[in-house]
Amino acid sequence: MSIDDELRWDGELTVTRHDRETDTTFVIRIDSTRLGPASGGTRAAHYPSIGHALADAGKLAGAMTLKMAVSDLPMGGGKSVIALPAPRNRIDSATWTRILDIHAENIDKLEGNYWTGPDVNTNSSDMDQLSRITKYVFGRSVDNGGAGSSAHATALGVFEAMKATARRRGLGTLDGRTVLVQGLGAVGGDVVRLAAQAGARLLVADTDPQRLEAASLAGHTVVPAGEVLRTPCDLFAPCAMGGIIDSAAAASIPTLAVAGAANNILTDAAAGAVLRSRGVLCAPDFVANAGGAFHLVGREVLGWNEDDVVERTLGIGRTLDEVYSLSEERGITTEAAALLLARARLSPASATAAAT
Ligand code: NAD
Ligand code: PPY
Repeated sequence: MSIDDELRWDGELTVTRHDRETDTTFVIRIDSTRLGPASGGTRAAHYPSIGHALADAGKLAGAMTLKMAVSDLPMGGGKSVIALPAPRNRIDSATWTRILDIHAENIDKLEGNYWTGPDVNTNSSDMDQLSRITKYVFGRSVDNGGAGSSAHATALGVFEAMKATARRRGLGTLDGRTVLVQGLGAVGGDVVRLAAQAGARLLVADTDPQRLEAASLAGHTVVPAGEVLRTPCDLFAPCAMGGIIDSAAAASIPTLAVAGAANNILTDAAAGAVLRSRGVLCAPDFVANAGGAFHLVGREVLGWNEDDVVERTLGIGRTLDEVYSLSEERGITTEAAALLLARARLSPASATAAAT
């Protein structure tokens, strides 16, 4: 993962900056502004190298382009990565404020070509802090005039994706089915609650012992984090980090279906092909997790109310049905089918059609 390789990238723009005082590197990647200003959240994490941070930002920005296109939202795709000098929980609050202020300056210099929002390790109060310096921020707290957290809408959409995927895979409803949720954070915690209400038997995994204890007290079965890919279930819902299923995992994961919130669940197209060859039906993540984008862009750009957000988010099941039908007709992976739908909207021909 050399920096040279990572800078040979097809996206529109890479912005980087280093702050010597906090030993933090800032990356903003704009993948595409074809459908509107680029948008996507700010992720803060400790990366092994700047090359890894660039790679993550590039893949996440690309996923945002596809998410906006397939969801028919008038935005492009981008993402920010803040490569921290240590894990987020070891950064003190004064350092964190300085880091956010520098990130906000960088965003502001892009003059609206990139709009950020919350992602892993950033939340609405961080968006409030960014908004002191730049206006190009979605997901500020409600008290501060923003749309607040997108996690609930994301979870609702993922739940729709789980139901649509189980149905198409011949599992019927989630009632009585075994669902394994990896990651019990803002989205995964809500997914667990919705799936349990629908009658599913929940297996849960997290690296945070407090979250596991709460889930266990709620009656769910805890699976060790390292055993997730070896634990039999009807449906696997990755709601922690991406890159969880590579070709080797795809060849052995004991599940019938995959639908979760994490961005870039599959490491590459080959992993999707292996899943398909085994009859494991996989919901493309940039379709399944679009509820958060409906919430942020819908509320803050398009003037939607909460009911509009819910209505569009519930439509994720129908979009997935379209993806699954196309995948069956063409004999291609579900990821490839979703890419076809997204790229049809991104093609210049679709702009001509829209204008006539
Ligand atoms: P979060 O940080 O609130 O939760 C993530 C959870 O995963 C935490 O509880 C963490 O302890 C756990 N975790 C981390 N590594 C793990 C591992 N190896 N095994 C098991 N658990 C692990 O994040 P979130 O907002 O719930 O988002 C979850 C995922 O969904 C992320 O990949 C995010 O990019 C994606 N996503 C979120 C939104 C949103 O609206 N929040 C929208 C689209 C996509
Ligand atoms: C994501 O959906 O992955 C995000 O990063 C959240 C988001 C969605 C739309 C605009 C900004 C952030």
